[in-house]
Amino acid sequence: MKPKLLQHGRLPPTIESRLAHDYNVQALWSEADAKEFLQTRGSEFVALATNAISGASRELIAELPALRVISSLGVGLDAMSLETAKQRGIAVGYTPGVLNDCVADTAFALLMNVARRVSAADRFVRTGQWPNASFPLSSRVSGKRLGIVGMGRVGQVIAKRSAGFDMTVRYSNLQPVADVAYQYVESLSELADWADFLVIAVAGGAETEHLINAKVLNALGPRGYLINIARGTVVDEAALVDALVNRRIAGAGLDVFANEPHVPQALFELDNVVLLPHVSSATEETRLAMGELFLDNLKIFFSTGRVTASALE
Ligand code: 8YV
Repeated sequence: MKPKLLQHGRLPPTIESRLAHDYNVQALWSEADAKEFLQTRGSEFVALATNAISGASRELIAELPALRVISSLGVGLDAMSLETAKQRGIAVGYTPGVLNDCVADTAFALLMNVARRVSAADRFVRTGQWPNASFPLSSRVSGKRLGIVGMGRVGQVIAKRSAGFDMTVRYSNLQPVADVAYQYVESLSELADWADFLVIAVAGGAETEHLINAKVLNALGPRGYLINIARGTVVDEAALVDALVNRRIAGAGLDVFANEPHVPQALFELDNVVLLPHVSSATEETRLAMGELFLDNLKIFFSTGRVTASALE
């Protein structure tokens, strides 16, 4: 008999088909009244499939008394109540590592785009302005100063990419990272003041909420750019909009927002921002690799009682 699995949040279509092949899958979003469904049938499910955005809240886990394993497609755990899972002895699998390259590539795509004004220049050509005007000068990337907030798996790949652009790297982190050659800067404002580009690569959640506030943005200054491929919650979004509208920073490249999929309307009017719909890991190759690890976490759990990549270790 296939194990009964509740699916909360969408997965790539090929992964959903493979999931349905091996498990008795019930999609939570297809229920008209999810709350009532959970109250009457929540006790049937031994597995929960989710993604980094949908996560698994304390309330959801509480509705699933027979739950033994959660598998999440993604690396972010800010929407997952790890504490509840731990208390209940539920295994939690996630997909670290396999998305570092694409997320770092996206950080650079945003950085290059906003500094060299790629999207703005594209709009300039498409709207027929080229024959009548010259496009304003942009900002050089090569040789500049890159401040990385969070020198974890993704931060380290971003730093590696920057070598190709002859950039100097400094970073901030909860504490200095062993075996990292770049200079550690304890104060975020100091790092922002030094940097031409400040890239956010920390995990989301309560500990990092509004880490990037008006003070840090003011330190980044009118020649500095902010790049965020982490979580919208890390930035005080109102302060960021204010800094961008009033040109207190040069620009921003954003893949993530505080209240996705809603983006502050004021940003739509600005030419010095590049806005992406949370796609940093969204390549065919990486989503497939994430999907493989996501499936593997479940498969290994049902044969050994442990997931391959545990979020609790
Ligand atoms: C995805 C992410 O948006 O892994 C994460 O933390 O934010 C992204 O890779 C998400 O997992 C898609 O389902």
